[in-house]
Amino acid sequence: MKPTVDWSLYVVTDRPLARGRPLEQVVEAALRGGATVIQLREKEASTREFISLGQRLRELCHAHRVPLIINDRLDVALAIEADGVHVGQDDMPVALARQLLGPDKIVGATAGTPEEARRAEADGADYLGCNAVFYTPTKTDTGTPLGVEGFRRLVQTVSIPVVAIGGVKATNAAELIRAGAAGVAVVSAVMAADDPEAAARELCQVVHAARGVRRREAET
Ligand code: TZP
Ligand code: MG
Repeated sequence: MKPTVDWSLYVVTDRPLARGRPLEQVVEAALRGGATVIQLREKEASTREFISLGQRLRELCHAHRVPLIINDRLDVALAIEADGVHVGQDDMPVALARQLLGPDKIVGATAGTPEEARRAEADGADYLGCNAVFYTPTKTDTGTPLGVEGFRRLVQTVSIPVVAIGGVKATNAAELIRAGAAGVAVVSAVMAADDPEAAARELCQVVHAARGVRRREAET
């Protein structure tokens, strides 16, 4: 059965940003700080290295009952029995990823426009990420940042959860939750932090507090 996922704090890995620290150490700290989803994103790794890292992270994540999602590489996701895969617009099509992974795995997709969001949902995505909401040096090929309003339009287009990514920090996470984000996804705010555990904890606190505000706003 597909796990129920808490999207509150979705941490995407980036070894070059981890300041020489082993990835497992940073991920373990993020998990202790409350990360609720981990995505292994490797742009340079060999297949062998990707699999080996994936197996190690899977153990760590599962010890914390947190799902591990593999960026892009469906073969790696299958090989290590990850919880799911995340695909971009140039990667494996969502419908094929769903067909190959089956109904019980998580399939996520990146959408930059309402049309892409609608199509990903129709093709069987469980959740969406988005093009960068704010400018970020971590990924510079995602076009013009969506901004909070562009992000809100994506959220309103679909009924599946949408996580906000791109320049997300403790100082702007609350407005994204109020705009309808199911959670926030971060790379540098945790990967490059002096103290990744404290950084994750602070982000979780901001997300939970903002949800409280959103709920009260909806009630009034
Ligand atoms: N997809 C859209 S923006 C982005 C990805 C992977 C990078 C976000 O990085 P950061 O450091 O959290 O701004
Ligand atoms: Mg990709």
